Amino acid sequence: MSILIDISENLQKGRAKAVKQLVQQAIDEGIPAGQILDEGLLSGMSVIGEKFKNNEVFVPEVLVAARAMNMGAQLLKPLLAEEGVKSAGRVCIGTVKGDLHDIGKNLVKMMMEGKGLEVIDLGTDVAPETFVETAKNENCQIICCSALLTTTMGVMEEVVQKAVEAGIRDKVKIMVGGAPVTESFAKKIGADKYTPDAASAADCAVELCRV
Ligand code: B1M
Repeated sequence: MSILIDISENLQKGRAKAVKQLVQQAIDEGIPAGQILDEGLLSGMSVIGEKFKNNEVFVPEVLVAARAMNMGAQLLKPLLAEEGVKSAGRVCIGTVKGDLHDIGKNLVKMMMEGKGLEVIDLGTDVAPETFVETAKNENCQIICCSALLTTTMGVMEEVVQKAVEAGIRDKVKIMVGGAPVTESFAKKIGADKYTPDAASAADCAVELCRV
């Protein structure tokens, strides 16, 4: 349907106003909200995600595309609830205690929302207990930790330990990332997955929620 292609293309160009208008038009034309989400918004965001992974677009383009997606998604939210469209999964995300860097974490969040995941954003300077309590109380399938400082990445190990102590380690996956974090560090602390960028984090989270 051409209007869905228009939504996707305008989203990729970060044209938030146009996306909002087109989403409203699609709703008025009677296109189901789930289809507008999948074939318009999410399809556009997934193109941006791939281009970001391949260094064809950069942080500013992703931010404006995500803003456009949010504008359209706001119109769809009540309709999706009515249609009973299920989210792809539920995760919580935050930058670990002592760390105030949130640009990367926000990108990961946006990419995850772009894949249809429900994301609880705990913000920055998040204590290990807060990640674990949130996962427990909100039934999150994944805890996502971001760290940008070599002095704070160790907090991720505490998150893993607290999840074990709380008895939820077998129910929740733990994903880690951020500039100083590596695959071998993730393995060493007992996390489930390390991903180097926001787009692969979102792909990985969707996969983990599927199993
Ligand atoms: Co700070 N800072 N900073 N800083 N800062 C760095 C990280 C640093 C490398 C700069 C440097 O010295 N060259 C250095 C860390 C050195 C180290 O630990 N080895 C540093 C330092 C030292 C500090 C302070 C200590 C400085 C001081 O006060 N003396 C201080 C610490 C404050 C604190 O956190 N307690 C500090 C403060 C700040 C600002 C507040 C000024 C600001 C943050 C603003 C904000 O975030 N709202 C800031 C910034 C902007 C940076 C740099 C310049 C940029 C970071 C960034 O946003 N990158 C950074 C230097 C640099 O990287 N060039 C630096 C862009 C972002 C998109 O990338 O966050 O890596 P990134 O996210 C990527 C991936 O890593 C991945 O996906 C994202 C996109 O694909 N990813 C994940 C991130 N989280 C993930 C989670 C996942 C998966 C992937 O799964 C869950």
